[in-house]
Parts: sequence; C-alpha cells; structure tokens
Amino acid sequence: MKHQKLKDFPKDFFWGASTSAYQVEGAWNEDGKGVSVIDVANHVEGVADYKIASDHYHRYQEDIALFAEMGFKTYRFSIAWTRIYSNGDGEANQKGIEFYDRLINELVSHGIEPIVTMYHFDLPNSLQERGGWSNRKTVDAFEQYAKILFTHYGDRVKYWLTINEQNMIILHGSSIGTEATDLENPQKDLYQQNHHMLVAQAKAMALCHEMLPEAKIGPAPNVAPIYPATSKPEDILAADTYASIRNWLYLDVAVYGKYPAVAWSYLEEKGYTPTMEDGDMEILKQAKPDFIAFNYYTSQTVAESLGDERDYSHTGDQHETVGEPGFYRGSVNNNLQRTDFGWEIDPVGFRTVLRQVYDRYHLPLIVTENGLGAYDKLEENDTINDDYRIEFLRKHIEQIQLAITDGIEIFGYCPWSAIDLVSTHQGINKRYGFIYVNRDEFDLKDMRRIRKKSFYWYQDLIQKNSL
Ligand code: BGP
Repeated sequence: MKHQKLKDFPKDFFWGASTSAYQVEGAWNEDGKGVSVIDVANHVEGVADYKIASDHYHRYQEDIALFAEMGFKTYRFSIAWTRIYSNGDGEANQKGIEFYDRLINELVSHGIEPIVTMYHFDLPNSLQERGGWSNRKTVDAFEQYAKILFTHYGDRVKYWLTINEQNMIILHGSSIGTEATDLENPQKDLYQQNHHMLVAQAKAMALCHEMLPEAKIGPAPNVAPIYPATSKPEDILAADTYASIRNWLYLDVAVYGKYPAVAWSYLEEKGYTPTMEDGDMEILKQAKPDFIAFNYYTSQTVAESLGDERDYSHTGDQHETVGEPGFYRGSVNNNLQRTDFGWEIDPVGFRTVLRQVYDRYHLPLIVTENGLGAYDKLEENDTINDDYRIEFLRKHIEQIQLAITDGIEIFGYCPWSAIDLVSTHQGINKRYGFIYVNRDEFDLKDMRRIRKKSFYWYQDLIQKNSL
C-alpha cells in the first residue's frame, strides 16, 4: 500500500536503544553477583566472553550521559537476576539492588524513561543446577524476583518486560545457555520449560498490576514474518504452521491465555505437550499484558516439508537451523541482501510483522531490538563512519512510519544496541552500537567511548522526531 501522505511520529514517541546486562555490564563476579548460565556456558572459541564486556557496571554514568546527549527518551536494559539474588532465590544481595537503584536514578535525572527487562537469557546457575526451568520451583523463584524488583524500583520504573526472546530460548536454547535437562527427550523437556516460563510470566504480570497499578508490563519475544517459498498452497500452509510454532505460541498464551491450535497440534503430534498443574490455564487467562514488545531482525522463509533431513536449512550465520521434517522446510530468500554476518536484511518484512502482531492482539507495540551487527573500523581522529548502519536503521524507521500510517499503534523504537557490547555468539567485533567501545576480543585497550557517525545521525532524528 503506497500512502500519498505519511503520518508523523507521535510527539511522545519513545526513541531510545537497548542493551542486556550480561552483554554490557561486565563485573561478572563483583559485589555479590552470582554466576549465571551465561557465565558458565562454553564460549565460542576466538571471541570475547562476558567477564568485562563493555564495563558498563563501572561506567554507567558516562554511558548514560552519552545516551542523554543523543536525546534518548527511553533506555531499555535488563537486570541481572544474579545481582539481586546470587543463587536465584533465598537471600537478596543488597549491593546488587543498590547498583540498579543508582542506574535508574541516573536515567531519571536525565529525563530518560527506564524500560526494564526482568530476565534476558542469564538464568542464575544455581537454579539451573536445580533443574532450571524444568523445575516448577523456578516459577516461584521468578515470582519472588519479580516482587523484589517491583518493590524496589516500581516507584520509578513504569515499563516492564518479562522475558527476553522466550521463543529463542526454547527454539535455540543450546546456543544461549539454557539446556534441556532431560537428555532422553530434550524437546519435550524444552516445552515443559516453556510452559513454566509462560506461567511465571503470567504470575509476574498479575503481580505487577496488583502492586503497581500505574505500571505497564508485556512480553518481549523475537518475531519474524514467515514467508512461503512460493505461492504453492502447500508452501503457504507450511509457513502458517511455522508461524504458529515460532511466533504465535508465545504471544497467544501471553495475551489470550491459550495455546494456538496449530502449535498445540504440533506439540501433540511430537509428544511434546507439557504437563500442567490444576489452575495453570486460569493463571494464564487472568494475566494480561498492557503492550507487546518485540525484537525484529529479519524474516524467515519456509516451504513444504520433504519429510527428511533435507528440511533443515542453516540461514546465514544466524546459529539458527530452520526446518522440521513433516512440518516445514527451511528455505533461503534470494530477494534479500545480507549483513556481514549473513543475516537477511528485510525492512519491508518489518512493516508486515508490525501489522500482523497488531492485528492479532490489538495492543500497543514497542520494538525493543532491531539493528545491524557489523565490523566497524576506528579511523583517524576517532571517527567511525558507519554509513551502512545509518542506512539499515533509516530503512527500518521508514517502515515504522509507514506502519503508523497504516494505523498501527507503535509507541517506541529501541534498536540494538545503545553502545557496543559483546554479541550473543560472535564477540565484541560484531558491533551494533551508536557508541564505539575501544576494545578488541582479547585486548581491552582503554575501553574509551567514541561517538560513531550513527550517533550524530540518531541524535538529529530524535531531535526532529522525524527522518
Ligand atoms: C537477540 C538478543 C540480544 C542480541 C541480539 C543480536 O536475539 O536478544 O541479546 O544478542 O539478538 O544477536 P547477536 O548478538 O547474536 O548478533
């Protein structure tokens, strides 16, 4: 649909950016922080681990001053569960609580609205040793953790995100650090974990509304539009199947408190249906998110299943194997260009998915991740000419404006990432930030912060509230 006239971005649009605790903070064992599954996961050889990361734990004031200089209206970050409860539950760690108090105060003093992700991949390892999300008790631990966050920060934090990319934790958990504990039947175990996370999320949403009537809370999955490889009806059906398994399962339960029919029949067919306790469906039904946050990087394309291992496709370098015999076959989309790291670039798919999510749930949307991982080069006079990142963001922001003109309610955009940080699989040299951090994979150099060209571009855009 080509509009003759575009609608403006709303006046109070939340322009900002995102990070997550383990990727940016460092200080992995300081001030009583416990060990998370990320700290103990086997790191990919040849790339940085998360021990120092961008040292934001010690430099948050300098970093937030730069965010304010860019004009951020909001900043989306995550709280490390292991700073609040070293072991995931039990006794709280005062120094961890105080760190986020200082960080939130710093944001508020600059007029930046904090958006807090409660859990971004870094499950406390002590909980993992007790079965992690396979153990129903982890639901209680999450509820206790949610309660302490709402108690301490609820006076200043109005926007909460429950679990970052729960769908990626379930579909690609081994590359994130969440493993199945039942090795005999790992997939069934993962869907049991998934159910526990959905219950934990529902309890946290209900608790948030009870404790903080003014606050808003929502889920934060990774959502991708799923394209059929051709217009063949069988391919279209396969795309619909995969969309239900990859996207809608997570959001339908969060919003409507019920598993979508197609994903549920997949779980039945595979023998993966989770065990539920009495009352679980009521818990899921009673909890309601106030908005939907989601991360968008790219679309995915699938075709009719061939019924065997030919169905598996490795899309780019995304550590994501797509395809499942009997259901759908992973496919490559030749209409799209790719990033340095092989991820397909699809701005138009962004508009499509904004429409799909809004039309399915009728809730306001905020984009909590979107961005380009690239090899940036520090040039003379401390310049980083990341025109490719500007181009990527510009094309995606154009699509947001088109979606707003389509009538979609979008209240914010927080690209990944506010500042360079350590990527989930590919180290620090896969950079996403508006601010360069002067370190390499293993040489920490001086860690100084340098404004990239995209910093000034984004600053100008925010100031004008327009492209
Ligand atoms: C998302 C995660 C982020 C971030 C991002 C980029 O899935 O929520 O934590 O890592 O992807 O991915 P990567 O770091 O692998 O490039």
